[in-house]
Amino acid sequence: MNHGQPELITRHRRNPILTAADWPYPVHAVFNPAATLLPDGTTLLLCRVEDSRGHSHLCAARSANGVDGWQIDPQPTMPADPDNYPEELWGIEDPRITYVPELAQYAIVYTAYTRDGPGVALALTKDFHAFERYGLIMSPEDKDAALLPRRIGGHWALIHRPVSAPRAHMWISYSPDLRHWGSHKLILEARRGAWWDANKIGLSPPPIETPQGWLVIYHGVRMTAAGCIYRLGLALFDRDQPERLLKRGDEWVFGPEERYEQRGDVGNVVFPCGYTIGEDGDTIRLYYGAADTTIALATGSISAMLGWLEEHS
Ligand code: BMA
Repeated sequence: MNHGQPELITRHRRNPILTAADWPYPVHAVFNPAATLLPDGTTLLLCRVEDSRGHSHLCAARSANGVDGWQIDPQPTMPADPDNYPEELWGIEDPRITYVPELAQYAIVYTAYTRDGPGVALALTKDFHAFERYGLIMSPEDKDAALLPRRIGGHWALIHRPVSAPRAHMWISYSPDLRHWGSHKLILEARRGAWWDANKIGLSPPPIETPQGWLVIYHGVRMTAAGCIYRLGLALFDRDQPERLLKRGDEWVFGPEERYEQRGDVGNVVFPCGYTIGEDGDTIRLYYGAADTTIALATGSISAMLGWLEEHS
């Protein structure tokens, strides 16, 4: 448990809320979904779906209440397209959705599994039926990326996680046109040694804009003799200069505890790529992959997370 402190993030009692058995076509596993609320209040999850070759594509699931009654597209919503986009050779994974008011479109930033490892790709959509691909925007090895919903000082901003083996930190890059990226800056470093977030970290869902700054939920990968443990921590970045770290929690706030999180294709993984925010502007529903096998839901409060950071950084 979380060191006897009040729980910041609470699991839904009906977890896992989506599994491969729910899919209308044969799939091996469903996990790491992006999430957004459509204008009519429908929750849309863009799920990573792994087939029995081990390749992933994206498939939309829609629900009126965000918990059950999911309508799943009868075919892959966004299949990999390696004929036109060779970087998608081994599939597409781990999407993050950002609604961009200036474009009146959703930006989907996802991992393209290239022959040289994972890179970051971008597509825009108005409706989750047609997708305009921008191709690879960060070369391999890079992943765990999301676009900020608005320009910062006139430029688009992307948080991402390039690998400089054996360590991997979070960076931000800027672009005038979503195609050409530069002004790369390190924003959050993986710690060293025994820390839960030593050596390898990455953005989880897209940053959450609050009056206090950008609230970032990130994952830390603890490497142990028995394998890796993926847990979540919190950080806060300046609203106008998102490369400026304001606060970082020392302890993780969520980690694998339930059987569906500890056991699966890759045990001991909780991996959210999306959330929705309730009408109160404070309740956050985190949708996460559990053990690279199923999709689960947990709920929290943005103000409680900010309060926790105030006390724990
Ligand atoms: C990471 C991610 C996820 C996955 C996790 C655990 O590298 O990119 O795709 O959930 O590994 O296997």
